[in-house]
Amino acid sequence: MKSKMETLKGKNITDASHKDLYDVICAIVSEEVNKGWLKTEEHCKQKQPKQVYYLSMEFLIGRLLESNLLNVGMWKVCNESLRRLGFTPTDVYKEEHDPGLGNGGLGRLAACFLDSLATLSYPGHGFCIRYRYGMFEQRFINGYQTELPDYWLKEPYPWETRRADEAIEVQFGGNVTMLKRNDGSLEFKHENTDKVLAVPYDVPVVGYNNEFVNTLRLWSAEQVDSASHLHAATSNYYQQLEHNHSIEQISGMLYPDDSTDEGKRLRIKQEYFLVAASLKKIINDYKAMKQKSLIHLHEKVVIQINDTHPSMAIPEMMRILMDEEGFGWENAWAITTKVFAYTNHTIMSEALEKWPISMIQELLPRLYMIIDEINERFCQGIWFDYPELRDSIPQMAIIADGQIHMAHLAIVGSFSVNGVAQLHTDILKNHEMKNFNKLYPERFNNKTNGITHRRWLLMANPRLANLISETIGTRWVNRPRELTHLLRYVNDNPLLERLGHVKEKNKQDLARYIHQTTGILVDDQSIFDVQIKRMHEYKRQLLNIFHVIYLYNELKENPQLDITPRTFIFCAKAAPGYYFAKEIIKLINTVASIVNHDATINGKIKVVFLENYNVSLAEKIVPAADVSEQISTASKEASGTGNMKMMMNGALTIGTLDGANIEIKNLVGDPNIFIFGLRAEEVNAYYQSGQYSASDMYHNDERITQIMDQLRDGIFGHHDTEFTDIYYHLLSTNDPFFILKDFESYVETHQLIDEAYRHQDKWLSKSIVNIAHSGKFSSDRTIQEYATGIWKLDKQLK
Ligand code: B1H
Repeated sequence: MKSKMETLKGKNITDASHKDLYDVICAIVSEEVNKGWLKTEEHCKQKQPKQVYYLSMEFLIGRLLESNLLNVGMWKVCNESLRRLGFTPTDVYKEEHDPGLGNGGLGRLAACFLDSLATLSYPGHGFCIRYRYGMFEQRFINGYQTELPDYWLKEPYPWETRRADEAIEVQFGGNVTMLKRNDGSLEFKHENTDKVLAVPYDVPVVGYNNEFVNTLRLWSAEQVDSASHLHAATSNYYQQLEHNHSIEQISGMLYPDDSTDEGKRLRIKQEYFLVAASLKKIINDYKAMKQKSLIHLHEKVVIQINDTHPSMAIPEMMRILMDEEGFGWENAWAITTKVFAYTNHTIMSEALEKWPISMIQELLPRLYMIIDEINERFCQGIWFDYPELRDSIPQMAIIADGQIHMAHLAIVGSFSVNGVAQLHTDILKNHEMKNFNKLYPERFNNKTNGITHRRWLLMANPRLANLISETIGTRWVNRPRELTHLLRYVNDNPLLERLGHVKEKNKQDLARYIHQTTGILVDDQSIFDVQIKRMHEYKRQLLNIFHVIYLYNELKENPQLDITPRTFIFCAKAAPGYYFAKEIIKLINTVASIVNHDATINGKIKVVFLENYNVSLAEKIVPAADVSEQISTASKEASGTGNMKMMMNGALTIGTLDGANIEIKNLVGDPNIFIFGLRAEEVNAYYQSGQYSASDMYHNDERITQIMDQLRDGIFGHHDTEFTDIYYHLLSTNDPFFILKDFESYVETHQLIDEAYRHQDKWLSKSIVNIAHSGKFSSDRTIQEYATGIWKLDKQLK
């Protein structure tokens, strides 16, 4: 480190800043990483194994220095050297700007998957967009969310390599003319298009301790080149600049609208840009292998599309095969449908992408023609081959009501369709996509999500990781299922005591961070009750804050009330245009400022809303959580992955029977989890029958009446009408997420938690059971299932 500092920075190590150290360590690690990167590439060139390409509009990779250090085996040494030099390692690591190339769970899942692919030595690459502005930075002003642009590339990003020589041209707009060839077949000429250059930036994805390094390729949009550009219709200088600007917009920013389809032209352009550049690269690589014909593409290539966002890859593949490679429709379709696999992440109708026909026709005229043909053939196929489904054609069509239904396109064009937790997959098969399941039962399958235990336990929680290794050895690091060996220690008092000590230390660290960043002093002996995820009505942060208000009301009534002290910790970003979500943020902040400053409740409860949730902040909070809030309306959360992260770090879940909570419950058993609320079938039955009345709930439960009236009457607001919208919204929409309905069982279940926490030994043994069973939720297991069940990949042995 010392000599590198001298040669790279011309500095003495004693004079080095944190940033200097960060740069130098990156350079040292990169040397190691690059060796593996080259080696892997050479290996794959020779062996030509089948590869998976994971197409995703989001990869929320988090900081890479520490994880790369860990994976190349230099983490401990580096930490020790830094300490010896008098530095605190975390001060150096936090110099890295957390790349916010994703919204939430979907993007973080993609990042965990890449980590596991490389670690299991599977050849696989990610493709995404190099957004110049990532997820916005969230600040609270006066309790309201404000959004600041996240220009994460201000400093050069040390992990990326620009590969200008591999740039690819992508075309938009233009017009298509049909010509008849001599042999009678049709030829489509696509002319007068707008051309954009996709320039790749490659980021290495480093496997753990195996010298296997895959690639995450990020495409950046640039103008083709100024000379040829002169031919464009835009001859005027200002128009040219404007044109360049509009091109660069394509990789300008990440859309921060988790779970709504905003119907924006730019979003379509982004999606097609990702798809067109990536497919070209995939096909080029295949051709470089000197394979016979593209007919055999599926033997070497499988493409996983992460939700429908990259589903235009299906018609784009058809376009390439027919217009550029000369295949007829049947052969092109046979090739295409053997290559694509689709993951569905949500059944929320507002998130299911539907694009207006006119927009696609204008931006991608040739692609529209192909989608139209896919639709025609699909609908005719049902009509002739599945007469029993004829009545369902309007609901199943890819094009209907002036819109293109991307999920339908993705199902029709893929050989595999998977959900992300068992309940979610069952809902897809039996409800949401029932007819498609009748048509293609062999396509539907479940792949329950997972998280990388290397980042979320080994790296984020070294105290716990060390305790585990001292207890059961280190084999769990490569085989996380072996965490179950901890089950032998559920009644082992010395271990429980040490576990308690680890949690206490982690909570002290977090309490210090909370104090430094917010000025709030929290009791590190209190229960740390944590809800960290995107802000959304279905995730029900509102139910959580209703419980807080209820407790506060109780304490005001009776300050002597004997409750276990609690710190309620929230993190959540709301989509900038999601009014109601932003109101909830303001409400939580308002309740926090009232509760935290009210001396009469003796600090028994505190509420902390930390700004700007991102991967790095999650890494601080997760190890300190006692209680993990997973309280979505049953059936709405496809899987959840925060539930897995906190379980793995010894938190106990309070949750509904939704998403992967169900699988957590099935493993740990009822005594080790706190389940409450309506079940998915009950929720569905209420929707069907219309029998639910929010107004009855409001009138019949005094606790609810009080809270709602406090909102209506401005008790918590700075002015009288501040939260009346929440009151009226809940009643006028009849509380579609059953917040009022589930309130009672939520409160009761929290009372059980209050009681259980008093018996620390029992609590800690529940905590051990959770850690012990968390191995199933390693993304290594998930990736193994994808690799054998869908992708048919071979592990590359060294
Ligand atoms: C999930 C999204 C999502 N589901 C639209 N759907 C987006 C939808 O930018 N957009 O338009 C972005 C993201 N994200 C989440 O995926 C689920 O809600 C979680 O339950 C699940 O754990 C996660 C990973 O599968």
